[in-house]
Amino acid sequence: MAGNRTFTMIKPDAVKAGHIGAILEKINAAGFRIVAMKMTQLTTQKAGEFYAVHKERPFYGELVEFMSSGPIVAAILEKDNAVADFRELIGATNPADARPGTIRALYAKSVGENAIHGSDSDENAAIECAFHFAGTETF
Ligand code: DAT
Ligand code: MG
Repeated sequence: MAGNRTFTMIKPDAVKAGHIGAILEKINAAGFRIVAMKMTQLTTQKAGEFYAVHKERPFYGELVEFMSSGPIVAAILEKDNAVADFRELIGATNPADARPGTIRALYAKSVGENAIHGSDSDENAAIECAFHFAGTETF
């Protein structure tokens, strides 16, 4: 059975550009319930840990620098089939390939600064939720 929670971050580019409200509206309209949320800024160390799976990729340094460059909005979202449905809602990693109407097609600037994160599996969703939120911050 598919899990019902995923983890997201509205990334520094979208926060800086003033898109928090519009993005949350799309998330709500798609039927996700926000069960945890906070605005915060990642240290380079935290961003590096979060994206450790990409350590060997050529863009890792750039990614860590970007993700720690300004505030983000982190949230846990609940819905049936949350991980897959949320990946559908955000669109492809590269906004040039993202389906029209998806969050990345609407708000991402580039493959590196792509507006929003969504977990890629139930297992990683659980890890990422726990990385950012204590049980007492989840409702
Ligand atoms: P996604 O965020 O769609 O799950 P990913 O896990 O492959 O994509 O990569 C994580 C992030 O790394 C991605 O959101 C933006 C950055 N990234 C990925 N591929 C990149 C590339 N070719 N050049 C620059 N940044 C990239
Ligand atoms: Mg990913």
